[in-house]
Amino acid sequence: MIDLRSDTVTKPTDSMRELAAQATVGDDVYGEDQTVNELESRAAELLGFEDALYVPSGTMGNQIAARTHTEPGQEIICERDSHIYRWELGGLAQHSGLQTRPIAGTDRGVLRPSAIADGIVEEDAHRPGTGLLALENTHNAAGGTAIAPSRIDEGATTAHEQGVPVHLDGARLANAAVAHDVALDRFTDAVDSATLCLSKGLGAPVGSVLAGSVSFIERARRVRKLLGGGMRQAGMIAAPGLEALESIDRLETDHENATILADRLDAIDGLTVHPPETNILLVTVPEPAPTFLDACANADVLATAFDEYLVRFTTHRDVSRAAVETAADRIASVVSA
Ligand code: TLP
Repeated sequence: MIDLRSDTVTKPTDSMRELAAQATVGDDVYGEDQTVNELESRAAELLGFEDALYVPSGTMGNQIAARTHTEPGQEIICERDSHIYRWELGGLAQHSGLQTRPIAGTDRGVLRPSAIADGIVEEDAHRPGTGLLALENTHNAAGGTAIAPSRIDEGATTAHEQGVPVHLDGARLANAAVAHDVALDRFTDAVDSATLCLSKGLGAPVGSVLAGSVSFIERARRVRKLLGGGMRQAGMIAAPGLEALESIDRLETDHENATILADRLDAIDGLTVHPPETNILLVTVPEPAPTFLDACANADVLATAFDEYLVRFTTHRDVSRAAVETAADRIASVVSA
């Protein structure tokens, strides 16, 4: 089976398993897990913030950020197809009492400064005020778009001009960094917090990091506990994350493989390929996505439905170039059947 559903499906490497087994651990709720502490300080350094917090998932990282930045009843601006809005079970309303103002992005998921400025609501006797702008890079639903650092800066500056803080959902920020050939912290110059997932292309088994100022992370730590995310000997799962943080460069291979898959699928009549910028490839298929995906699964290729006729293929560490070529052959046979 060639599994292209997501880069979340990677299995830990032998060395990650070894690191987990050897990890120095303690009770992280008391701040005594040395491995977690090491992971948090390395993540903070790479992301260009004072401090960071290890969290069980990207979803929890985003939800903690939203709750920490805002007051109940405020509005949050996010892109119409952003993960925080589309795929987090309405958590913004459930956990933080936020009213969501989704805005359609242009250029595959980019929120323009003018759209952000128009979406900001000033607090008055009738209006709740905007409490947060949430950006996403890479933009998953738009096809893994690697948004340029300057565009993140522009959006964030617009929000700051109105006193609105900015959170960056950087689940795949490392992919954006590789695509633009810049360091991770170049994307965070103008934002107030950012997440990075260790368990996607970076290949760790569990967890994400949320980074921000010392006082932000202090408050975020309490929200993590509130949501049930206070972990104990978490060094066992954090240790592989340290290896993940040092393996950013390997994402280049995933991007090359996505391009190879795109080129191969583009040659198949009936498929419309949306050119990939990172490791995510969107393809419009000639029949309803579930039917197409069933046929692919029968041919031992797995992918994900993103819309009625839209399918996502995601490359990752556990699919080689040869596997990608084989997947393309199998998909060709599915389309011609
Ligand atoms: N995305 C998953 C699915 O939930 C769609 C995937 O397979 O791509 N932000 C972004 C941009 C994400 O793509 C995801 C996961 C998350 C946050 C949430 O991360 P987890 O799964 O760790 O909660």
